[in-house]
Amino acid sequence: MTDVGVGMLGYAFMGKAHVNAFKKLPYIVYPPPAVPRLVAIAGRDEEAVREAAQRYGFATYYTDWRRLIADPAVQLLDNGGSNDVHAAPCIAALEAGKHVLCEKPMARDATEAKQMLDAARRAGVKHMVAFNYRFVPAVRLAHDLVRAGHLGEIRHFRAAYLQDWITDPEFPRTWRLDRKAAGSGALGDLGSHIIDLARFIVGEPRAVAAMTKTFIAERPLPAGGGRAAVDVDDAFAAVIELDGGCIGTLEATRFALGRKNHQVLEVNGSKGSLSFDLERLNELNVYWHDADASGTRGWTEVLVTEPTHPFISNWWPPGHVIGWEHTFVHEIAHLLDAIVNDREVAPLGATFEDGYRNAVICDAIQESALEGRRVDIA
Ligand code: SOE
Repeated sequence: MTDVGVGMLGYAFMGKAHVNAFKKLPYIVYPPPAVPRLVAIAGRDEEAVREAAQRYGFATYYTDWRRLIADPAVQLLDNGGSNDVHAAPCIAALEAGKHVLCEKPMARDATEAKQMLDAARRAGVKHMVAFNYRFVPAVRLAHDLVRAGHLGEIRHFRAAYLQDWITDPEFPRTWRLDRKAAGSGALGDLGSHIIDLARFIVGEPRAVAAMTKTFIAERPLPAGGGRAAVDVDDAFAAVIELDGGCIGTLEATRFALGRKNHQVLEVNGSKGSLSFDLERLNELNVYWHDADASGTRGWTEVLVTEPTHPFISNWWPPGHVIGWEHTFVHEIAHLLDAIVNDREVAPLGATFEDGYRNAVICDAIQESALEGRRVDIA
């Protein structure tokens, strides 16, 4: 069985989610496209990265990511670091001939994203951005239904991604709240996901008109010792036009009290509609305009756990639901298959091209909000 040596950058939330997937994959997606080998993990804090290596089972660790990329046993860089450490390590890894998986958002803005895309194109290796929600069975089913024309002409796409983890004004200004580290706030962190799903399910955004808001203008610094201004958005709302004349709305916030990871989307077409809620991720609600044989007409809640549904055959019998973590198993299996069998990551997985287009749209949303006007997207 082929194995693929993995070097991971970062070990926080996404590091844990990715390692969980690397370890489950070989016996869940069976036979696996390849067996991930946890070669090395890198992080700035030696004590923390040593513990992470031990906890997750990496053979070694580095405090300098350059040494991780120089390690000949590392064939795939998995970059789960903060957004400000996406570009340099990914470009260095690409130039060293390594495949790359980079967490979203790929970059802090379109300029930085383009540098990463150009390096990926030059390198001729496999590259993916971890837009993991493409790998929810219900979301892939929604994609398949729309792309097969079952909903007819698409009139609307509307999505919201609502969380509430920073409503406390004393929550510190962590990296996700710092423009230099993150590039933007809820827009790049949560908005990038629903922008990607708009592109994946319906098509390319062609124009946006948006607003952003920062509700808490100053917060304590994480390491204590004072306070600092918050220079990123806490929330955004946008009206969008997509390919084919579809219009819709996108909204993301970290201030929707009571909403924990509430990513919802709805697609309305000329022949039907569908809606999805990440907090009920095994279900897809569909509405077909042509009354069925019984003459009834209404919404149907589909439990997306049949063997014929996307990804489910890897797991359990019908009705034995899966969870948020399992999307990373599907996503990484897709990438490993592309690597060992020289298959394309696109269009079902997000590549650095998708990461770049996503950054262009995020920049357009910020430009529209700043200038108070509609912005067309090249
Ligand atoms: C933000 O809280 C966050 O962790 C995002 O960064 C992830 O991409 C999303 O999947 C869950 O929420």
